Amino acid sequence: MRHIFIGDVHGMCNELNTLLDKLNLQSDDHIVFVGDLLDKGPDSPGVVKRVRQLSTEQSHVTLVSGNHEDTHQRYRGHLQKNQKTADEMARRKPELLDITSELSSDDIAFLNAAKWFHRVPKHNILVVHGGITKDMPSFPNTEAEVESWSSKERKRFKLILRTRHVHATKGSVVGLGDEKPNDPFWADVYDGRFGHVIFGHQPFLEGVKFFPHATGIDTGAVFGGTLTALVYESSNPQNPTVVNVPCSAFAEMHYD
Ligand SMILES: [Mn+2]
Repeated sequence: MRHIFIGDVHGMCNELNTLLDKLNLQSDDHIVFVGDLLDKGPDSPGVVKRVRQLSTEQSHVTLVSGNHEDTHQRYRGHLQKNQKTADEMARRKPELLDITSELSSDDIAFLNAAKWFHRVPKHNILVVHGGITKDMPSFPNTEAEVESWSSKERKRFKLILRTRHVHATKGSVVGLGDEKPNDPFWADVYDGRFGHVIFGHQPFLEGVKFFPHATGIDTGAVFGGTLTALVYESSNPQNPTVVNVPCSAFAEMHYD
């Protein structure tokens, strides 16, 4: 039995299909996407539909939410309650409307069921899209725990979708573009206290990036890197293997 973690796809549908073929999936494989299935790339609706289809073919498919799934979810919420805000979001980011209009209600239900995080206790693995700040005192055991929190606490927790750099002394998250030269990338200072973290969000064009207690598997598919699957065999969990597909650049390198 394998645990397979797939990095940020960002609409690279052909490459996703090639990767899934290459993985030669077995019925007992557990497949986890680290988020950011959509935006930036050529066929985001196709990717959502393919992953949803996969979740009907395979028993164990998990989608962990990325910041792009989160933004689309907020957009859909506004479409229901606050058309003006939705229009304003779509004006700034036309993909919100373009992609949403090509999704079925089943596709949307699938996206709405995305998880904040995923644990694989057997291998002491925690999957999040972004990262863990140094000032985070504890990590919830279940999604239900998060749902029971106040909206302020949930908002703070949701930083795991976007964390990159942390404050050099305080360890708190630093907003994109506000980092000082001595503010470390979170995974460089993460001590492993919540498990080994597998994450996306930060593109590593040179390939999978191994940190002492974390592994970054967004290898910049949409930016001309590769689309990566990190594969843990139950028989040899100490040595995960990388399966990847080369991609030609579709978008200019841009962090968000
Ligand atoms: Mn991201």
